[in-house]
Amino acid sequence: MRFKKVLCVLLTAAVMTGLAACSGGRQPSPAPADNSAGASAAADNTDGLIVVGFSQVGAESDWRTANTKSMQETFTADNGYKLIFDDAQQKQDNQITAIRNFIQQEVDYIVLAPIGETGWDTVLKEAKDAGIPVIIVDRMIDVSDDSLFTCWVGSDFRKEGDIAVAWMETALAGKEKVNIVHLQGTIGSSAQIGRSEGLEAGVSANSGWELIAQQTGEFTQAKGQEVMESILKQNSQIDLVYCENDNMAFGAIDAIEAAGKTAGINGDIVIISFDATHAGLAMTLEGKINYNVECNPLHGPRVEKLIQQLQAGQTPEKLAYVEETAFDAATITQADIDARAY
Ligand code: GZL
Repeated sequence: MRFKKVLCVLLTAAVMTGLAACSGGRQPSPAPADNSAGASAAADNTDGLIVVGFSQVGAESDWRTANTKSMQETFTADNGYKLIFDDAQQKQDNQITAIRNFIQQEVDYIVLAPIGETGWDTVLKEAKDAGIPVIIVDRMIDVSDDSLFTCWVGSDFRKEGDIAVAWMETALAGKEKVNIVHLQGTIGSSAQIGRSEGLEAGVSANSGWELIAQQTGEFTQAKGQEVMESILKQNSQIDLVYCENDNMAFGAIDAIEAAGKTAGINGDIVIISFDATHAGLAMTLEGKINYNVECNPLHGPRVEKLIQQLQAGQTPEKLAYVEETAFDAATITQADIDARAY
């Protein structure tokens, strides 16, 4: 009898607990003014993990691969997270779909690495209405209401461009005429906008500099090579190629060499690059890239710090810029490369 009574009490308790859990599932709480979450968000999750939905641009470059790796190595179950990862294959529509799926799955945080700056207002309003904080990483977004995202961490792309131009002004000092080819990244991405603005300001400030060709290589090696091959056919005198990332620089160098010319510190054509990935720095050490401006992709720990602040009910800085450096073929060493984490 006693056993039966105990069993009945236990079963009743189990049923009541189950009902409480079902009714206590994630309710879209009214989004706080800045769409940030308190510690309560994590409490709603199964097995206590913080669920992070991450919409990644794609896998177009070494930089992007390193960025994805950093996020995946940070947001692990051992660290207390469940990461739902989506690769948008460089299409904004896929990112918007991914965000809607994250909302449906009632994730605790949405992390967005946006392909371009515009077109996010509607879907981020849906996230805000669902009470899910949105963290923007890497590139910036341009929205009508900045409460649609909680905070952003990334690079100052205009500053990166200015750093490259400052090096060019020193390296090219005294040259009457400099014919410049500009391989742009994905048009409309903050990285392309900022780095392009830097170069264009440099061209305006240096009367001998002329932009003889400007085209997007979409941050990929293949497209960078294809575009450079075409430009080489149309221009016999090229003095410098300003490549907005390492992978386009690799493609451009292949095209230059296939055309019987040489690139880098002992070559016909100066190469500027951005990202300072491992492969890019190896080419810089080899002297085929003259100057490489760092764009640091290791955002996993930076995003986690923001989430931990939000979990603790704190309000992170709205914008957090990453400190970055640059590498000159004339001074870089193997030790510099060995010391790098990507
Ligand atoms: C920059 C990042 C850019 C890199 C490219 O933060 O968005 O996208 O410079 C990458 O390599 O494809």
